[in-house]
Amino acid sequence: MSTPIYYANDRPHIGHVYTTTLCDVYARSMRAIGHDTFFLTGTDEHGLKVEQSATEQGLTPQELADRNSEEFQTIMSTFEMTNDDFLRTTDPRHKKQVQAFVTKLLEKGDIYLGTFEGWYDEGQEEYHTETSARDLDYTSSISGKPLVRATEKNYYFKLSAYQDCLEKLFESNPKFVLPQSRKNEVLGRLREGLQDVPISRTNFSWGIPMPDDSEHVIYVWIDALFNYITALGLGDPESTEFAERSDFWPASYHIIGKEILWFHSVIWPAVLTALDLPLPHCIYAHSFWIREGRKMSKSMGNFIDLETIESYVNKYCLDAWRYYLVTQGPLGASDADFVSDKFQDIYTSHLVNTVGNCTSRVTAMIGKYFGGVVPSESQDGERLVFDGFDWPEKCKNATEGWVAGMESFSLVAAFEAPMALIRDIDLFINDTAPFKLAKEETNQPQVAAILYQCIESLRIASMMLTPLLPNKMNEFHHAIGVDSNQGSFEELLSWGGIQEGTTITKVALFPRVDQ
Ligand code: ME8
Repeated sequence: MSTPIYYANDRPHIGHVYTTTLCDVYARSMRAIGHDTFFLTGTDEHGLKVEQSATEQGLTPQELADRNSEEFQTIMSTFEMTNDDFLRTTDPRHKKQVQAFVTKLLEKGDIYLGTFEGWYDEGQEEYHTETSARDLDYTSSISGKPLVRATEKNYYFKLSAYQDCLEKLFESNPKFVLPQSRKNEVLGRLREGLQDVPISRTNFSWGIPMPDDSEHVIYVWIDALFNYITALGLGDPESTEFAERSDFWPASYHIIGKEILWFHSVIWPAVLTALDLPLPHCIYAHSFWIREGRKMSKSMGNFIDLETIESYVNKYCLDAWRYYLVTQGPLGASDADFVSDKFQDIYTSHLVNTVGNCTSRVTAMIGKYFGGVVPSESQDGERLVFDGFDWPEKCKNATEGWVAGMESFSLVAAFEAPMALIRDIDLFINDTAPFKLAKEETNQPQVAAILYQCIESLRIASMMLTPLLPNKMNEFHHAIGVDSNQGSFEELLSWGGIQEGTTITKVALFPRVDQ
């Protein structure tokens, strides 16, 4: 699974952190379930934008790429991302393989030399068809600048030859592009007909040279898309990377933003098909974060930059930041508004009042009534069951919901499962009132069973929440004497994991924060 590789012409912002966090949560979940997982991210360092930004800043393109790529790598560790590799497109291992793939496409006749004229978005380095240029009113939807009429002698990729193949792909594999509404957009544009696309440039030099024709550099998008397979060594079967990583292709998910869906869902599958390589299982295109109702853009200067993100992390904690991003973000077809008041509300209601309150309530009661030692849920060898609260069954259902949600990348639905379980535990405590029962010595077995069932259900909920809230859940596991790295997923999620007699301590995971 992969993020896009981010442009090294600029600094990271919330959009980059968002997509990478989604992938991180998914990767951690898949590892927990027991799937072999390879999580790839990196930086896209060639092209006109990097060359121009470097010139503006008095740097060489390589110096600018080094500086910004380093910042992207630093945020991977600051935000505790568990990526297995960080690919840079200026890395020789990548460049060599891109040239090998392009050579193969030239040999097969899928790339040829020709002349092209079209509407060009200079900022995006992207050509538009007449229809899409007209729809855009001949203006870039990203920068707002006019599209320019451009003519180039170029190498072309024979995209038009893949029209039928792509239409069949979309028909036979309805989940190739998600969410569904995005797929319909691509299909609509696809049905307008495909033209061959230029895949080389001569107006600048910062790129990978075309094999045997150094006047041309390979178009940055072709160069960049290949990252998904060069990181796995697919263009160099002799390499150790190929030996160790090639089984990770095809990817389960390419997670991207909606603006780069065309490249990923049309051009990329056509290139892979031309190379006789299998296709990724799914291209998942999320929507955009906007801020306080307005689009974020460089010209408006309202991007949520790293400094702003760090102020939230310092105030609320990293896990709270991850929680807000993943559960309130633009995962579906609509954009999501980043609003400070909403962040505060979600933190308080979901993390302080739900996860924090329930874990502290249960651990405190075990402390108060059982000296911090986990009691038994059985009396005379028989489990006590409370009406309407079959916890092993509830936990099993929640786990199934979580796994299904995670595997289909429905992260919001997935994390609703453990959150609902925790709300249910609170309800159970209010209903059975162990704090009242505890006043009578004879009720001891009931109080014991209630608290065992609470702590055990909380443990199971916490296993599901770990990929999202890794630090806080580890803190919780430490307090309740659980090692979440020991045992298979089935074992960790089965009822009865917490042993009677385990000593636990009271936790306070999410302190109240004043706005
Ligand atoms: O497009 N909300 O790189 P890039 C949510 N190098 N996500 C956002 C966002 C926002 N407002 N803004 C950006 C490129 N993103 C190419 C990709 S891949 C072979 C080459 C995220 O630095 C989102 O994932 O412009 C988007 O696709 C990506 O950042 C674009 O990053």
